[in-house]
Amino acid sequence: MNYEQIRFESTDGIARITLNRPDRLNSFTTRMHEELRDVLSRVANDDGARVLLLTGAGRGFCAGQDLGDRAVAPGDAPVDLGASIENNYRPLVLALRNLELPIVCAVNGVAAGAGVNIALACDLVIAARSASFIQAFCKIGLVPDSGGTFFLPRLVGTARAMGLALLGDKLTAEQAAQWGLIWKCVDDDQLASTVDALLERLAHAPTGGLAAIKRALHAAADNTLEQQLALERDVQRTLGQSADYREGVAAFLAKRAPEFTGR
Ligand code: T3D
Repeated sequence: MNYEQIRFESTDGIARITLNRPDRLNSFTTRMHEELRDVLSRVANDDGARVLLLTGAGRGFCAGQDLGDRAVAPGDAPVDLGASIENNYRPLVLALRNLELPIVCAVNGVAAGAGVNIALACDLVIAARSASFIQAFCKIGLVPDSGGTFFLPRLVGTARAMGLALLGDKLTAEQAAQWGLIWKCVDDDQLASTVDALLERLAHAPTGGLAAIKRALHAAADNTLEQQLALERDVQRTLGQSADYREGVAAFLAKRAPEFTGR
């Protein structure tokens, strides 16, 4: 597929997706969703990929749905937003959550609407200090989608989730990090180098083990302690047979750096 609204490159185990409609703050169109489905399926099927980066081009990360992508003016025929969620946003969130790789999201500027919640569907969210997060849905009579009603209370608690969702005010990157909405906020001029170092590190990590950590932490949201202990037992049994586990232990005992293959 020819990408018009995203950029994609993959080298040395690092796959990079850049939302690329800077003049519209990288807001989502039907076309961009098609391209994202295509590229995420490529990454999922690429045995050489060890980590994925999601970021935005220009001064914004993503302003959510492109509100001009279809006619919704008073008097126009109603739009089926349920179909938009079902066909576009739901598959995107699930593709990110289910990807068997760590996903770093570099929030380079403002994230609004679905743009926030797509970032929260990633695994490690790092934002530039000048970036901000806006649950803009309430301003147009909608509910936070793309997992927003799921992620927000789990990440920051119900009181803060309510405030963010009901008011739609701007949350600074610094506040987002303090609240635990994201992993880290760094100075703008440190974003690229911090992200590059992280990608390099994750590209040489035991990928299968990281994917299992991701699955286990997400499963914990719905499991009892008993169930989670059983899950940990089963996952550890599988990982104990991996080449990366053997390499990690051998490297530790030999006091050398491990060379993980991701398997
Ligand atoms: O609809 C469905 O399918 C259901 C799913 C919905 C998911 C959603 O995401 S709903 C929420 C949609 N998003 C928004 O409501 C956010 C709208 N944008 C804004 O509130 C502001 O643009 C920002 C707070 C994000 C940034 O403000 P600011 O002042 O930094 O930039 P700006 O001047 O508003 O935006 C720059 C340009 O991008 C501007 O165009 P112009 O004037 O230069 O020609 C603006 O119209 C355009 N833009 C920004 N966001 C969107 C957009 N164009 C289309 N859709 C957008 N979402």
